[in-house]
Amino acid sequence: MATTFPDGFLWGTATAAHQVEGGNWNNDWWAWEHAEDTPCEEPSGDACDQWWRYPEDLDTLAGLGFGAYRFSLEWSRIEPEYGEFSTAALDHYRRIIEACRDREVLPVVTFHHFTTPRWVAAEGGWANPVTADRFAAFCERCVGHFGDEIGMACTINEPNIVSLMGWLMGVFPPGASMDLDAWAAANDTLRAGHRKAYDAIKEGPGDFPVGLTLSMGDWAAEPGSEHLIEPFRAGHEDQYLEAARGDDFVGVQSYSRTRVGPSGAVGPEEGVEVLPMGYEFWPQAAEAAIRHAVDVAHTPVYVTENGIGTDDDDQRVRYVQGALEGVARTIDEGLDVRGYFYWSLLDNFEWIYGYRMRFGLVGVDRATQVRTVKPSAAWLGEVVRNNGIA
Ligand code: GCO
Repeated sequence: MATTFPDGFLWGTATAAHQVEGGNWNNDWWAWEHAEDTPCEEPSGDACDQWWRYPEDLDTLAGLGFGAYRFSLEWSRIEPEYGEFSTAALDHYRRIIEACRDREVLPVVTFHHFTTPRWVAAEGGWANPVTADRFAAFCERCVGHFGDEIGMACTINEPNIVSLMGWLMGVFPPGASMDLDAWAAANDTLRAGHRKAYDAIKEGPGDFPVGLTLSMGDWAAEPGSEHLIEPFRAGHEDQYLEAARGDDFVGVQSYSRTRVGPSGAVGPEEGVEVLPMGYEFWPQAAEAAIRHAVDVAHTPVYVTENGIGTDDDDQRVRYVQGALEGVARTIDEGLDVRGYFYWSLLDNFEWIYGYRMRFGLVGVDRATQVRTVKPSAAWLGEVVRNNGIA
């Protein structure tokens, strides 16, 4: 049975500054990658050299038929020291936005995607309440410089991952493990930062939808642990979905499923395909996450990230087809889902995994930076052009 999407459904791909630009040395992640006990498999280095190569990459995504490109600003390039702004960096991001417009691609700008300037991190980063105001001031400066050309804005990418990985799991900067007080403080500041950034961006030039993006997924419990899902989901997702009520949209970002047992999260279910990332092949995640986001936030939804890290491109097609069929079901039932962004346009720096995980529709030769469009990109381009799966 054919899967079709409404007229005007927005199709895009996504990247993030630190994962693709290269040479992003003035932030907490660059320091983290070079720390003596870093969990990172390798440093980000030149990444995909997209600081210079963005025109070529925009030609590729526009040529595939995508109508939107989600990318992020690097705060540490724009504000390298407290209160010191780089007009050259602001102009650079304006040029990317204009390059999107020149190709009739909607520029979807993420203002914070995991990386934080060294000077902010040095004062506690998101665990320090003052960071919410500093982030809002940064947003105000950016939107004043190029807000007139922005198509959509995402304030903070996956704040729930920033706090979880940074202050509970210890694998993102600052590398704290099970520091529940700091985790709670970071969540408070991240939610406040989103609210202040939302207002700052809305008050600037331009008229475009603004929202946060959130890491979500499907959930399941081992027999007898069903009662544990709600508190887990409340802490990881709902506190942000509630904070997003009244926003123009929530960006749902889902990949797989979390399984809960008597002592917390458990691994993949016996017999379910497991991906190189260590989690289940679970295309149903997008549908489950959309339903929950609408239930709690009561806002329109864009799927601002969905994809699969794999070297098996056929598996990528299987995953995306399954995910899109689920997205279509939610729309057919009347849920307000307005777009889908595949993560990612390029194979890129996958945080602690380095370049080993390949989420891209386009491969990147690490030695030469030469791009290679994968068959899955042609497949998804066809879906975009047909606005559906035949
Ligand atoms: C995230 C980030 C991306 C990841 C992607 C694949 O959701 O963790 O937004 O930076 O690269 O999700 O893991």
